[in-house]
Amino acid sequence: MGEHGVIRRYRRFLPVSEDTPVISLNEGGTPLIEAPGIVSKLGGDFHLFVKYEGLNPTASFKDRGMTLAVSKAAERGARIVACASTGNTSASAAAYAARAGMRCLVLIPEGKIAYGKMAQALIHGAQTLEIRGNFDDALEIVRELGKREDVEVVNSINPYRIQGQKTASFEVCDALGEAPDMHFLPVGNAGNITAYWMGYKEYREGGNSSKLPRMMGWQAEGAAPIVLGAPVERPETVATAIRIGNPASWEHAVNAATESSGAIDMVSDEEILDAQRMLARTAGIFVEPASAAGIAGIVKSHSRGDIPNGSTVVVTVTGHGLKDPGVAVENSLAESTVVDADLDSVLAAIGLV
Ligand code: AN7
Repeated sequence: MGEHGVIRRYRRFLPVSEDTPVISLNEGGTPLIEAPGIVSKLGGDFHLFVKYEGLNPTASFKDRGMTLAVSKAAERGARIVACASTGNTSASAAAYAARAGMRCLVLIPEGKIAYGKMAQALIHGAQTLEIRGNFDDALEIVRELGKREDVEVVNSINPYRIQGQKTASFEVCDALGEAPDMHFLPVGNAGNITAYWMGYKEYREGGNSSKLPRMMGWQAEGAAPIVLGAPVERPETVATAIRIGNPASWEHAVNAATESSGAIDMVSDEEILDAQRMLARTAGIFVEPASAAGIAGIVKSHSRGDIPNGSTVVVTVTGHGLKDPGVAVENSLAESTVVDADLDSVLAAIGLV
């Protein structure tokens, strides 16, 4: 892997030319980590691999699409990058816009994005507007803004975002030498499941893999419009990243699940938090709540007998746990203890007297 960044590495699969400036932070190339401890804990008989997308430059999968969206915006001479976001798209847009020397405008739901994501938008110098509404309201406004010539919308309604994100499927196939049998991931605005499915199909058509996985997408119960079959007016979930009531790529997501004989289903906030803690304690991988929805989906699917013995299963964990430290501390169900600065006090505190 001599080339860094998804545009340089997968140029032949992407809509770029010699004239496209490459705005990159060396995103992609994230590890695919085997997690046998989780499988044993579930009493399962399958091979589980975790695609750790929190290790991208802004700590989420959004960077794969953002490098392409911002590079193409720069190529056409747009001056302002704009997005609605539950936090990770705005963090990524802010960083790539800074890198490109472009202005960035982010619209986020007031009080509903994780602290780390807010820090990212602000430190990278994005103009940050908290709207009195939810993500879906913000996206509607951004769609309108996008009609202006000088503004490039970098939500996943921008087709370059999906194009960039599909490279994650290529990396999974390259790492395993073949596509997996099942692929689990969280679903919010539904761009990522769309991108993975596109990537798996293109890689097979190109002769780089010979099968296609069943796509298993997971929404949070309080924000599960695709599962319920109707938009959710007031989405609510601890997994703020996927607190979305009317996903932009709804039909593509349904199509990915249907074509692949997969499913789009939901998990409760409690199942999400249990999965976050289990992944951290059993596999040593720290993810934000939304990312744990896919892990919770594996637990649920396994308990229903939906994961055939011997399967190769990949789960994408989409964002780093440090994005949302508040929820993590609470969900640890643990606390630190203050002791005097001497050995006896320490031994007493840990019960090793
Ligand atoms: C950690 O940042 O929509 O189904 O505005 O941040 O492709 O939307 C984030 C979504 C999963 C869902 N996990 O992916 C935004 C935003 C994390 C996320 C999703 C998001 P999509």
